[in-house]
Amino acid sequence: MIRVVSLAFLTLLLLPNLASAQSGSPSQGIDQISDPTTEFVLDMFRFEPDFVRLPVGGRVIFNNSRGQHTVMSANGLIPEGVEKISIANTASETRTMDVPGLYVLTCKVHGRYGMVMLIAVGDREAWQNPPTSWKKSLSGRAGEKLELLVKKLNEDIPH
Ligand SMILES: [Cu+2]
Repeated sequence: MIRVVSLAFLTLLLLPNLASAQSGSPSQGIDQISDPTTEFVLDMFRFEPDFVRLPVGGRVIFNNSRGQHTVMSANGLIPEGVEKISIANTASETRTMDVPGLYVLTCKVHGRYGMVMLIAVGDREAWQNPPTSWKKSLSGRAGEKLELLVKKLNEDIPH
């Protein structure tokens, strides 16, 4: 009995430290791709992957923000209070996602061709901005793409 209690205590003590340790937090690389030969028009310019889920404190490594490719957070489509994301002319830049919520990112140049991605940070219950409360929408192909991403989000409910 004592052993069980102390184990539980140790686990409580250690887990938060492990979760916040930089080396232990999960990370996801995201590439930016131009692929004029693709048959699906929304894939011609794309983030890969275009949908990512991470725990709070997880890291995103944005690769290949080169040439015309950039990473820009979409106005009104990131958690409130989060500083906007704007990455350009950078081979690789890492962001730590400390605020739970949904982040819509686009490429400044190719967003209108549907170069849009979605990052979901934290548990579903902790998201502060489910799509229904998003303050803005995207139009044209960017809007079409975001609809597809929201579908992926809805299919990704942990069981
Ligand atoms: Cu681009």
